Amino acid sequence: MTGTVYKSTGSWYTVKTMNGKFYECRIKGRFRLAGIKSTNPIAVGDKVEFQLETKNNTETGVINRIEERKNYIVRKSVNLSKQTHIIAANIDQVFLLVTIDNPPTFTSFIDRFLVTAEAYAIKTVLLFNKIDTYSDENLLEVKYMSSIYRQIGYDCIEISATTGENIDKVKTLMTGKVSMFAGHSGVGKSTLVNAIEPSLELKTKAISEQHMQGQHTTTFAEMFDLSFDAKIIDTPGIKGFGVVDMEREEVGDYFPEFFALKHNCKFNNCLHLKEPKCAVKEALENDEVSYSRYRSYIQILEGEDEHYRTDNWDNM
Ligand SMILES: Nc1nc2c(ncn2[C@@H]2O[C@H](COP(=O)(O)OP(=O)(O)OP(=O)(O)O)[C@@H](O)[C@H]2O)c(=O)[nH]1
Ligand SMILES: [Mg+2]
Ligand SMILES: [Zn+2]
Repeated sequence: MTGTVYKSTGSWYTVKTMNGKFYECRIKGRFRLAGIKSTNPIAVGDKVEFQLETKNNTETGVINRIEERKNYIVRKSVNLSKQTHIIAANIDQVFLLVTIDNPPTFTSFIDRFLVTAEAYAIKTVLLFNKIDTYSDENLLEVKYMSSIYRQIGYDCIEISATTGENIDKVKTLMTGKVSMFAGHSGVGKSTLVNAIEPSLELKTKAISEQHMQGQHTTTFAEMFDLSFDAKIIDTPGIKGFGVVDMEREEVGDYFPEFFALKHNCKFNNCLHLKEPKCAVKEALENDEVSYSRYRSYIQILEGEDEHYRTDNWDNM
């Protein structure tokens, strides 16, 4: 039988077949995919082949093959283990939820995420959530950040998952596609899924309650079929986002605004650091490239990690 992985809880995978039936499946023995060393060999969104087994009157499946992935989004853990986790596979687009505060989302996090998405050619839309709660100053910050990201080609939408503002715009973009919601814990990913499809009643929690329990609310990535021809993958909050290893020369190519200027640099292998006649540095001096983007670029190039904080992905 064949199906798509809708949920993975570590050792068990919930697989949905073409005729709409769900099976709990597992992998037998070691199962390695060529190319990627990750802690989870199979991720939500993977298309798999499995065989049914009956034990103690329950039917479960054993996965014996994964179809080649169209794409996947992978994150390197920022703790000492430096393991990689595949967050999801075979997705059409990611919505990265950003909040100015409660919790704050910094541009270094956004940029790391975008570099990874660019490297795997996955379209990302930025959703600035919780606009119903913002002071004028916070709203100015949202406008400023959106202008930076819009200018370099990313769609930015201001939304409120609780008042429903601009949710219709998100739904329009989601139609006919497999989307994933990503972002820090508490930015409102599950609240947004509920706003779009209230019948799902996903668990959500105020950040103050989370802190008391020291736990994030969503603990496993899970895919849902929505009532308007769309699929959504809700994911656990990501704290530090480590960019997977890539060549130093490659990093700049995943900053679209740098890539567009690269052919004007004197050296074709320019790293946009101290080289003479660098078009990126010139643009930076003329305020045509944002300083925060350039700073993120340097941080990634220097292999600096964001501060180490654990999240649910570290337990998988
Ligand atoms: N005022 C306001 N609160 C919101 C909004 N979106 C989410 N929240 C609140 O933010 C808190 C966290 O929301 P969740 O949906 O649980 O956040 P999450 O991103 O799913 O978090 P994890 O599952 O831990 O990754 C909840 O108390 C929500 O009610 C919004 O647009 N406005
Ligand atoms: Mg959640
Ligand atoms: Zn250059």
